[in-house]
Amino acid sequence: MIEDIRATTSEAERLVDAASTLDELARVDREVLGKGSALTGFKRQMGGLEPDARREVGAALNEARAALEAAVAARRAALAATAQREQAEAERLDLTEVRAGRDAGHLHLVTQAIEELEDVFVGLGFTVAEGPEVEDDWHNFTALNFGEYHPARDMQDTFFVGLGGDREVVMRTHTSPVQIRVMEEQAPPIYSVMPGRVYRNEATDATHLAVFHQLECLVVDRGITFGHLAGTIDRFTKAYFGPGWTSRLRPSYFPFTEPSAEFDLQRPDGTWLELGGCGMVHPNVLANCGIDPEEFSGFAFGFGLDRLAATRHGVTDLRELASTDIRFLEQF
Ligand code: FA5
Repeated sequence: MIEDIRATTSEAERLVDAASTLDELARVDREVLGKGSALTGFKRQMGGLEPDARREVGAALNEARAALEAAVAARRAALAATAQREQAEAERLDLTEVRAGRDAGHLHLVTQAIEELEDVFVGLGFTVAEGPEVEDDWHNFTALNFGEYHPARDMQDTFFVGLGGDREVVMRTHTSPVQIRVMEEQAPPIYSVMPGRVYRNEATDATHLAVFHQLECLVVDRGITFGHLAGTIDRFTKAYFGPGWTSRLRPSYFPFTEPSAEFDLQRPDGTWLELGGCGMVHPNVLANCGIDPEEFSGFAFGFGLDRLAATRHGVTDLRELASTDIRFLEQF
């Protein structure tokens, strides 16, 4: 009988090892260890044996059962690991979008615009400067001549950051704070452009984003006039869009420039694009940065890069610029 038990056990182990799915293993498990199994049959036959033989057969049966249970558990673990690997492989998402024979990617439309404009301005003798996107109140507002309670602070809906004192740290609402950083660090003459990302707490639509990009331009030198401002705007407009484009200035208000204007670009078909704000740097702003307004004057302008790039490429909804859809992105 002991021989039979051993033979049955090794046949059962072969069946367990041969099970190729978890379902099949469950069936084999019932077959070799369940109530109808050969092992259970041997147990029933034990009643007719002598006590010594019964003890011996009982020990052999326990050993066989333990060995088979271990074999089933090991096989189950192996099959479960394979199943998990196969599922992971089947559900794997390829996020790289790399396709054979094509470039792996290219710069985003807005980044391309920034780089082209930097080239235009560097060609005109400007340097490129950058500043932080998380700003303090001094650089984003106060040094730019926004009075503490002046309603002009509401011109730009601000995201406040929970750092420092109340309303002390903000996501910058425009690139103008970089003007302050440049003037604090550098004595005139200054000819600088400052591209970057800005944030406003406003609802998005086809012409407004909550996170967008601006390019700021600052000139501070002796004898700088409004004519230099208008000429520079017209020059970069033609360099970026082509000779058929012109610009115009409309009177406006910004606390940090006096006089102030808004500037629009005229497309070759005669329609207008409202692009940015500009003006002569306010004497208070120069003084806030330690520059003598009696000796130096300057102009500044800042405009929306997203609007500019969208116009150039015929994109009618700015929200598309935040799209990750490869079918949109690969067009540019
Ligand atoms: C300013 O941000 C001033 N800092 C501009 C400036 C600089 C004036 C230097 C004087 C001297 P304004 O809030 O108007 O101004 O924004 C400038 C441009 O940014 C707008 O004309 C527009 O092109 C773009 N812009 C503003 N809000 C959004 C928005 N929500 N989504 C996309 N573009 C925007």
